[in-house]
Amino acid sequence: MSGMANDTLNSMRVIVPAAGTLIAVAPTGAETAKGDCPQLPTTLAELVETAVSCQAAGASLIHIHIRDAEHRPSLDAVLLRETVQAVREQTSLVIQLSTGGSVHDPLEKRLTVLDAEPDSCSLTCGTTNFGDDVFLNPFPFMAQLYRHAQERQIVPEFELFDLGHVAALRRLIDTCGLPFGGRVHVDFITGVPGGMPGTPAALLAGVQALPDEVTSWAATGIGRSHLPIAAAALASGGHLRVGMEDNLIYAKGQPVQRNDELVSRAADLARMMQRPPLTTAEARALLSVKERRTA
Ligand code: KMH
Ligand code: ZN
Repeated sequence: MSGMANDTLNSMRVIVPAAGTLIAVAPTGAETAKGDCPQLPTTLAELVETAVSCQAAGASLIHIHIRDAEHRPSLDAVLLRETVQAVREQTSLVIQLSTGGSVHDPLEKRLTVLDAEPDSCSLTCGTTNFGDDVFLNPFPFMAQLYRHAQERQIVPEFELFDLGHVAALRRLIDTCGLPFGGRVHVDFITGVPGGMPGTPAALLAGVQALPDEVTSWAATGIGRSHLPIAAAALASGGHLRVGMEDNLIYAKGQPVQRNDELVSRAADLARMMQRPPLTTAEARALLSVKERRTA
């Protein structure tokens, strides 16, 4: 091999495969209507049942969006608290609340999500086109949300929808420092119409550009990119996110009936790759989440 090729390879970010796989499940999201997908978990009872079955199938983290009594996306403070408490009582999953909400939620309302005292919160690192809409995340909002999370000892998951979000994460760490616990976990959300494509090439370009402070990364692919991105992430040392927020089709002609189907398949893939699913205790240690459960 030529010296130049060696130099190029040596300058690339070294990807050390993680020993196990953190499997996050995003069971609901804010985009799919219950009327279009009756099996989407939208009530508290459905969400708790989903959380229990997904933990049994190999998930160690749940990314939660809640719905109101009419199954519409909601950021209701009381319901968020009830949801965190119920999932915490019934499972040992790392509980991550979405601060992204729906594209229609105002920024001020999205900040209040942290009042429900989750273990973790999503923190998207920039504005992105989102189909015909815009998912708004101006830098001052990101920094304010990050500082709130630091003060409340909630671990953020930095969500990256585009390569530019990787640069914004660099700026965010320079501006605000490290999260509570010192670990920096990011999740590439690929394949959103308007964001980075759901391809292994785009994913790996993002991984190569991650700041050195990043201690773990995960990836998901929206829709048909769900499986290829999962395979690419597993092969490259990343963790996984699956779930009906991101993908409603299990296979051609086969709609997803339950979130645990997607978690089971991800767990099988992970075991096949000799990177078995992390337990919830291992995931808590990986992310350095604060213990909020009472004995
Ligand atoms: N529903 C999207 C507009 C997050 O949860 O933080 C934003 C989203 C990201 O799902
Ligand atoms: Zn979400």
